[in-house]
Amino acid sequence: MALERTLSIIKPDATRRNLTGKIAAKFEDAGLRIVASKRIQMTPAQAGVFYEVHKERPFYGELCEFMASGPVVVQVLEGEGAIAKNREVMGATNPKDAAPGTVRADFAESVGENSVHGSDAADTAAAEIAYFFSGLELVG
Ligand code: RTP
Ligand code: MG
Repeated sequence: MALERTLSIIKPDATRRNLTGKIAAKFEDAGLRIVASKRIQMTPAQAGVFYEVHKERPFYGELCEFMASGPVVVQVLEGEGAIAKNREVMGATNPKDAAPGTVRADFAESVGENSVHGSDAADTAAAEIAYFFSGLELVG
């Protein structure tokens, strides 16, 4: 398997409950290396650009407001098969369907406020990393 990088976001519901460290520990325990990390707060418009693929979905407005409702921690995770591995660590979108021990099973509050985002493919990972980080900020 190839060495990959993926974008993770610890969402406002999780930063609000002081869960940043517990979530980052799950990434590291799974063998993912945090090669970049910063805490930011987006505007709804900035969240809207990030989630543009969902703009026709009924939950888009609510999602953008939620993502701008508090601080987020954006991170780049690196490892063998990092994109799929991170999605395994995250668990299913709806916490009711998430496997035990995953971030969403342990911490998510609802299908919308589900604690983490992770890129879903190589092309989206590259675009999402570039949205938040310059090359100089990635330290492997
Ligand atoms: P993400 O993009 O955040 O990593 O999550 P995902 O791939 O598991 O889920 P996706 O289908 O891409 O949806 C993006 C985010 O939109 C919110 N959502 N709300 N109210 C709803 O029915 C609903 N469905 C999705 C969630 O925050 C989801 O993570
Ligand atoms: Mg997604």
